[in-house]
This record gives sequence, C-alpha cells and structure tokens, in this order.
Amino acid sequence: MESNRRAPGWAGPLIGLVSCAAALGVSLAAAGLVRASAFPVVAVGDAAVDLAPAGAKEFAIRVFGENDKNVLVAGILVVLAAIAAAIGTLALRDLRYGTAGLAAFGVVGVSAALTRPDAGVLDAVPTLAGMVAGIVTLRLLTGRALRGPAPTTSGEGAAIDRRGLLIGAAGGLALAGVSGVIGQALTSGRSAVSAARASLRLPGPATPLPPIPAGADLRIKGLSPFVTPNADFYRVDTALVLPQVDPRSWTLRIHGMVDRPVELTFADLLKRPVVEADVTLCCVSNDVGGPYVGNARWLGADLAGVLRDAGVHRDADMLLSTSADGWTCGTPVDVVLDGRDALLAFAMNGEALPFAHGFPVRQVVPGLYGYVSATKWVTDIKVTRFDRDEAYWTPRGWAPKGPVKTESRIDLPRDGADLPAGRTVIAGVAWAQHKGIDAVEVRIDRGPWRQARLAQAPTADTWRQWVVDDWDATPGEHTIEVRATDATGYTQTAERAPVGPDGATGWHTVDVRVT
Ligand SMILES: Nc1nc2c(c(=O)[nH]1)N[C@H]1C(S)=C(S)[C@@H](COP(=O)(O)O)O[C@H]1N2
Ligand SMILES: [Mo]
Repeated sequence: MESNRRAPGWAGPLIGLVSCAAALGVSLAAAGLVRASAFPVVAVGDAAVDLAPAGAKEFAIRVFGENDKNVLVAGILVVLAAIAAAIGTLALRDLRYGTAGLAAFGVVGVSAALTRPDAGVLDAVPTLAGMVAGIVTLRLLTGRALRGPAPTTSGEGAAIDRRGLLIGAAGGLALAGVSGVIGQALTSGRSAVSAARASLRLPGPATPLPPIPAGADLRIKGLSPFVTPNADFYRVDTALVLPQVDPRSWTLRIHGMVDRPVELTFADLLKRPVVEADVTLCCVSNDVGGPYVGNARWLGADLAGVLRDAGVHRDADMLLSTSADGWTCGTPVDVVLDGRDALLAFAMNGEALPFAHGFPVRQVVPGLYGYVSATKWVTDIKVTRFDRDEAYWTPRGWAPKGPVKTESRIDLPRDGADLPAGRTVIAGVAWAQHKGIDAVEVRIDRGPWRQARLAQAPTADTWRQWVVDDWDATPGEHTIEVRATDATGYTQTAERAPVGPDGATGWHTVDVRVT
C-alpha cells in the first residue's frame, strides 16, 4: 500500500509496543492460571540465568547485588520493547512481517518455558495466549491505522487514521492493563500457600537449645546482630519468581544408592525428632567483607537420621538434592553423617521458613557454603557419587565440594568513614563454621596485631562477634585490617583469592579518615 509510507514515525512503534503490552498482559493472566514461572519474561530470564557463562553469577552479584534479578527482568523488557517497536514499524509496511515477528517471540518464549527443568506442557500456554493476543492486536491496530483517508498528491494530510489508531491503541492498552492486573493478582496471590504457611503449627525440638547467651551479642550499634532477623537475611538463588510449594502436597523423595527408598510427606517430617540448631550460612560468592552471610536459629528434622533410615550404601559419597524449581546441589555424604546438625529445616528464627528462604523445607549443613548444602524448596535427594553426578554450579566453574573458609569482617567503622579523633570502636564478625573461631586480631596502619575481645558463641557452627574498643584514633588516614584464627589453629591468609571457584580469601581492610 502506498499510503502507509506517509504514516508518521511514531505510528509503527506505537502499534508494536501496544501489541507487545497486550501480549504480555494476557500471558501474565494465563501464567496466573498455569503458574508464575511460565510467564515468558520469567521463563526467558530463568533460561538466561542457567545459560549464562561461568563467572556471570559472580559478576551479577558483584555489580547488582541482590537486585540482580530485577536488573535481568528490566533488561529483558528493554530489549523486548525495542524489538516490539521494530515489529510495529514492519507491520505497517507489510502485516506478514509483523505477524512473523510476534510468532518468533512466541517460539523463544515457548522454547524457554518448555525447557525449564520443572516444565510441563501447560507451561507453553501463557506464551501462546500472549502471542495470539499480540497478533490480534497488531492486526487490528494496523487495520485501523491504514483505514485513513487517501493521501493527497501534495503528500499533506493524514495518511493514516490517527483517531482510529489512537482509539485502538487505547483499547489495546486497556486490555494489557486489565489482564496484567488480573495476572499480577493471580501470580502473587500465593494465598493458598500463604494461608497454609500461616496456619502451620510447628513442633517443638526434642531437646530445646538454651536461649542464646546474652554474651553472644555485644549490642553495638552498626555491628551485625548475633541473630540475623529473617527480613534482613541475605538471599541468593537462581529463581526469578519464588517457588510456591504447598506443604500439603510437598514430598521429599530419597532414592538412589539406598537400601530402602522413601518418600516423606510434610506430616511425616514433622513427626520425626526435631532438632534445633544455631547455624551461620554463607555464600561462596561472598567476597572478603561482603554481605552474603547470616546467622539463624533453625528447626528441622535430622537429615542424617532420615538417611540412616533409608540405608545409604557404603560407596555413595554425594547427596544430589533438587529443589521444586529444578536447581541441584551436591553435598558430601560423610559431612552430613559425621554428627553435625545437618537439617531438613522447616523453621527459621521461630517462624516457618519464609518463601525466599525455602518454604516449606530446605537443607542446612553447618560448615559448607550454601551452593553445596543449603537447597531451598528441596523435594528430592538422590544418593549418588561425585564421579557419576554433577550439581548445578559445577559445570559452571564452581568447585564440586565447598567447605567454608575461615573469614572475618569489619562492620565498624565502615570503609571510607569520616571519624572524629579519640576512642573508637572497631567491631565485626568472624566465622569458621563447625571449627569455631579462637581468636581475632586487628591491626592499624600495618602496626602490631592487637587481640580483639570475642563475644560468646553457643557452638562452633555460628559466627562470633568481636570488638576492639581501645583504639585511640589520631587525625589522618588510617587502614584497619582484620584476621581470624579458627579452632584448628589456622590463621587466615593475607593472600587475596577471588570468590570463584571455591571461596574468597584475604584480610578485610577498611580505610577511614580521622579529623
Ligand atoms: N533451590 C535453590 N536453593 C538454593 C539456591 C538456589 O539457587 N536454588 N542457592 C544456594 C546458595 S548459592 C546459597 S548461598 C543459599 C542462600 O540461602 P538464602 O537465600 O536462604 O540465604 O541457598 C542455596 N540454596
Ligand atoms: Mo551461594
């Protein structure tokens, strides 16, 4: 058609963006009915997370911190918008191009949705529904636009029906908005599972732990509290939308190299002897001085007991656990069976696990980094061997086994702080889970090491607060360094190692200016 060549530049992008918005709104509504992670933006994002090259996790965490997922989704939406604008422009020229463009989106979305490890055929529905809505909207809008008056020979006047197009676009946006709101309500309306969580009555531990000793928390403002409140606990995982696992239908299968494969329901789990344990969890991606470490009082079933009941074969050395969303984790069997408090945890600091921390059940194993021990939303444990199976992060360049490295961190003063001269408190935390911290030393401007005073720690499985409260800060720039010694006698090396492949090393160092 000739007329469309005179369509104003904004018409094509407008048509494309509105069609794309309608497609996303309708697919979100459909995802609300199927499941949230089948929303194509999420499915594509999840696939991108899994396909990302080794080192990408490290990069994303370093640059974006706990916002890494939002940044990824925003990035996908920006790319989507750019392509949508191009598709609309093409559609005004020839509708077949536009339709083909949207269909190509559909293929990408369906492929991503169907190749997720936990996918079923229904997961294609949200993308397909969105694609149909997008194509119909695209056709209607181009149709309306091109119904405009014939162009004048002078080339002036409306070559497209602006009014018709704008009314159509408003309609398309209304469709996007209404279906998007419905979809948002359905996908975040985790009401059934939330209600199940709220109504859980958790059993008490067989042998309750004594309350946390008062001496474990020095109560210094700015120092990490001994117990990290759930709301402040770091979160690291590959899930773009939190798995919604109903405890009433949850089961945990234990199989592989065992005499008696078992499948436990949540009720079965609660009937087992309940163990309470204070355990500090940390991430292998936590750089020296970083925030990905937290301490909680966990409640759960004893994982070793569950394994003994199943009868683990002598030659098995790995537990390959899988989460409801298909993430996998490889944990050394000998570590879990050596008598430490390895848990199938269902509560954290006195409440059912928060959704972000693995509701209804997660693993907790003191002494191992989270990526090899702390499977959230766990549903399956295959007893196997490290030479037969690989967990999620191993082919992505992370060590198959990940014992925690002894670490210490300065919380106070903050790096880059401006301080008044005089007596200044230096304080922080140190951890060497399942070994225990024996000493922490601090030095200023590479001077002599001074012993920090250690807070109490109820067991060797938690971090330990420390403080130096007699530093007389003099005006000028100062460098403060810390190093810890664990109960095996090992003192942290000064040598800087990056987080990959098996955890960072080096002394945390902060620079301050005293005036
Ligand atoms: N299902 C699932 N569990 C997971 C992960 C994950 O990506 N998926 N990440 C692990 C990693 S790398 C860490 S450090 C801990 C973090 O636990 P948190 O988010 O409760 O602090 O969870 C572990 N469990
Ligand atoms: Mo981690």
